[in-house]
Amino acid sequence: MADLYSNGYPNGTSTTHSLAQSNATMPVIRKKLAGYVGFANLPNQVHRKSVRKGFQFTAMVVGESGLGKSTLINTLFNTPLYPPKDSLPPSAERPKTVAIESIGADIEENGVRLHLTVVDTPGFGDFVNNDESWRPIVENIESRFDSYLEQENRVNRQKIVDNRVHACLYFIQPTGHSLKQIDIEFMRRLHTRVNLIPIIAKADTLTDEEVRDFKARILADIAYHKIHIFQAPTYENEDEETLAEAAEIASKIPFAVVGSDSLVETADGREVRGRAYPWGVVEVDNEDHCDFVKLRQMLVRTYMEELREYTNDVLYENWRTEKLLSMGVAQDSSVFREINPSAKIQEERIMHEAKLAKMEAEMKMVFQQKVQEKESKLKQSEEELYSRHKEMKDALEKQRGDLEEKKRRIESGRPLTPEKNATKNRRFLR
Ligand SMILES: Nc1nc2c(ncn2[C@@H]2O[C@H](COP(=O)(O)OP(=O)(O)OP(=O)(O)O)[C@@H](O)[C@H]2O)c(=O)[nH]1
Ligand SMILES: [Mg+2]
Repeated sequence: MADLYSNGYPNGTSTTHSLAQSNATMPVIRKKLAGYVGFANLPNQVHRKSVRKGFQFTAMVVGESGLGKSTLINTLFNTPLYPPKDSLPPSAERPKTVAIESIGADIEENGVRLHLTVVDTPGFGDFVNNDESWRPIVENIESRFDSYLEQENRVNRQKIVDNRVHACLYFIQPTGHSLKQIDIEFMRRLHTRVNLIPIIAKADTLTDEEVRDFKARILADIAYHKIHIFQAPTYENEDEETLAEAAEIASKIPFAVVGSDSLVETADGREVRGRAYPWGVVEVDNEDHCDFVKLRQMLVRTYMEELREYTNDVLYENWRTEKLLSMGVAQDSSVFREINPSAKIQEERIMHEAKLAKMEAEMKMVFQQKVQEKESKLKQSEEELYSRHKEMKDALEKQRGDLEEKKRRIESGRPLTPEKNATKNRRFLR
């Protein structure tokens, strides 16, 4: 495996600096890789559409001054992102990083395009007062979130450039003791904003045993101070090989690394990237010598997608919520209430029943009203009938009385109408 990586930098690689679309000040270098890096495995991590679009990945290096951050950037992607050393005058020392710099490169492996950005930060710890040295770094991370949020809020969201920092390699000085106060302070400021990956720098200065003990102490300190470092997720139903690889990577954290951007010759005549000492050569790409290979495997081969996902789903999302809340944008959480289908059906049923009951009551009311109207009409006509009946009865009664009178008179031999007949007779008699 080590052989795959051991061929060093490409000779005669053309380096063209141009403006990156994502960052106006960021030089982009188009590179051909000379050796295998590992991101060709990305299609297995995500679906094919992303493969066509390519990937964007941003890593940041943070740590005290002189720990080899800039050196490791060049070592990491098997391609000198920084101008090769021999372009500098031979007397010139490797320059200190003095400002936060982004270096972008479009690299391609087995047809998979990766737009890689590495953010190099100046080392801290050089000043008398280092209290606030974390601030520019945190601000840089947050301004990248800002730019992403701004793009998300645009009308056209087709071409979002993701400049967010997906992984932050935190360099720890190989003291062999425990974490320094400044490291704890830094990590606590960073862990809510980035995936922290702790690294023991310049591991060639420690013996294997010292590395083992130092790792244990660092992890204990990290746990004690409740610092959240990136934890690779494990999924169910994963095959043994993947699980073993995940366990292997996890067991190496914090990665003890050695960086080098020059080739050295080993005792057996091989040319390797490494550091030559009077007693021998420390090989960067040899897993027996340091964890560099495992670190790169984690970053690009195994967990690039997880790092991107966690950045987007958790870190960015939390930052976004905090930001919007601080701006006074309150979220109506009832909008996002989960819908339980059976509760919804129940609710609908109750509403339907209430509607039916209301309709029934209305119908009843109308019916009663109609019945009442009919009743009062009937009553009225009954009364009318009754009074007519009474009238007729009275009239008949009167008629009967008259007839009775007449009958009595006839029977008693008296004239029916005496007065009338008397006047008639009188007139007749005259
Ligand atoms: N022994 C050893 N030396 C290293 C290693 N990596 C880098 N160096 C050396 O350490 C010195 C500083 O390296 P840089 O890469 O410039 O360190 P830096 O962290 O970028 O420094 P600043 O930019 O000042 O923060 C250089 O002389 C490197 O050659 C390593 O793994 N082991
Ligand atoms: Mg540097």
